[in-house]
Amino acid sequence: MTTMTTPVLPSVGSLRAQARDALTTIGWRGDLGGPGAPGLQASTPITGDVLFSVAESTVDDTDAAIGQAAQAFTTWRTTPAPVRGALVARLGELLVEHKADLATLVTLEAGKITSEALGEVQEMIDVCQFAVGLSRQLYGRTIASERPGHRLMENWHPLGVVGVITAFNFPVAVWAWNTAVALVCGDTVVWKPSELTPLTALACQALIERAATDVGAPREVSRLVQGGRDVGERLVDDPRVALLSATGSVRMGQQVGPRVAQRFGKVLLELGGNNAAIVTPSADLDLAVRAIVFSAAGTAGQRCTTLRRLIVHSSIADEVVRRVADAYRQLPVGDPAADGTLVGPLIHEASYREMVRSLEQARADGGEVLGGERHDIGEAYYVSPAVVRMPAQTAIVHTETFAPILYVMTYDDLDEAIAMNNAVPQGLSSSIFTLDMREAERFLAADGSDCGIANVNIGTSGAEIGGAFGGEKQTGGGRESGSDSWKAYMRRATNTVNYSTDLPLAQGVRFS
Ligand code: UN1
Repeated sequence: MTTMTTPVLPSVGSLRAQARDALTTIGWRGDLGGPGAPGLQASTPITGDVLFSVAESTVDDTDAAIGQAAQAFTTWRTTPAPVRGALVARLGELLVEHKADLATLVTLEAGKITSEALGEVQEMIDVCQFAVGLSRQLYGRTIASERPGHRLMENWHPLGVVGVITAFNFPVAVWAWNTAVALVCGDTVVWKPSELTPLTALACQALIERAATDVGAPREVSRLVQGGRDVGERLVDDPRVALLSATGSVRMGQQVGPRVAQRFGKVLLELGGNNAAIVTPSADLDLAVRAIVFSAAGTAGQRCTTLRRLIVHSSIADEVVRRVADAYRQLPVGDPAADGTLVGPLIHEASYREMVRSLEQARADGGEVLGGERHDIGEAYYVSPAVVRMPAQTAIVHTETFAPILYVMTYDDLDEAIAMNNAVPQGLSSSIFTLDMREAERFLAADGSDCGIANVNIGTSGAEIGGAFGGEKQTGGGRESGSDSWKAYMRRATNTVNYSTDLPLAQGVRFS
């Protein structure tokens, strides 16, 4: 442990009061049990304490929630899309009004610093606005028919109930990406949040129900089930769940994907990432270092888009490592709600143990570790981000550890750097720092980065909602949020209309 910073953490009593106040202001009415009472234990990584216990859903509750959402779908699917958009518009307004309250809960449960927690709620507001616009733009195509007197066209229809499984690290935004888009598409939603963030889930559910009441929409268009594996499995296996959108580990996706496919349901998977950035000799290093530090150390390394591998040209590697390590030493680590803190806690002890194990392995592989120490701040798990200079891309570099560890490797030739970028099983996000347009374009070309997200002169994390979000390979292939991701939430019907008096057959077939 290090005592570089010894900030005083808030008392658990004040954290409980903050959570209660935020939930009340948001309009949640219900009972929270004390720590240890039956139900999910809502704890905070700020101090490691349990704040409350929250009622846990059973499999039967999940079955009922799916039933309600399926019933609501029968009217929601024929509600005009712009009218559906009005519900999402109202949700967006309520999120603007309660941005700070919801951010407080995100900080309490996920340990995000205030600015990032506010940013996460802003991401919800942004996607609501996007989805409202989309509610008037669910365009199909009209296609030239090869037959006279015929019209060929596409119609997009709602799918049904969408099961949404989300992770602790984006406890509210990922629900909003899915829910805002699914609702305007005419689907209804059953959400299973992470067991680590039940309070933010209660708050989101209260807001969507308020929005529904305000605009006269059925509250059952969005249901919440809080529980563990059995609840998730019900969503996976229930044939009424037309699309399962799941965010989490590759292991989870490997189980969920085949099970949903077995019943011919649709899946949208957002799984792990092992994101890299290439730094070339022409890079603007001031800009690159800032971007690297935010992407690698922000959110205490707990984004799926976190920068985990740095591939630096050998001519500038010493300087880049020195500058990143210098910046890391100055990063204030501690209470995420305190002014000036940039690195909050890891989510729990298991996460810290995983970080320690990975650093030990990296050392055993010849890595030189800078930082990575635990801070002596109460019982919780606060760490300095680590930079690890690796002699080679060993197995540990190809493994996603959900903690702030940045492995640094060197390259001499850009093709080699791109091959290193692509050498991991995951394919979420990637960046190149260069002022050479040939290098930038090469990175973005078909034989460049193989990731779903490939950036130039910005980091791997912090994507805007307007683009499609997701990745390739073991990241799962799903796309959420902006662009035409909405198509995953709808089914396409191809319609051919014959307005002639003849019956010409396609491909010139004669049958008379
Ligand atoms: C995630 O970590 O699961 O691009 C989502 C980003 C955020 C979303 C991350 N907009 O970092």
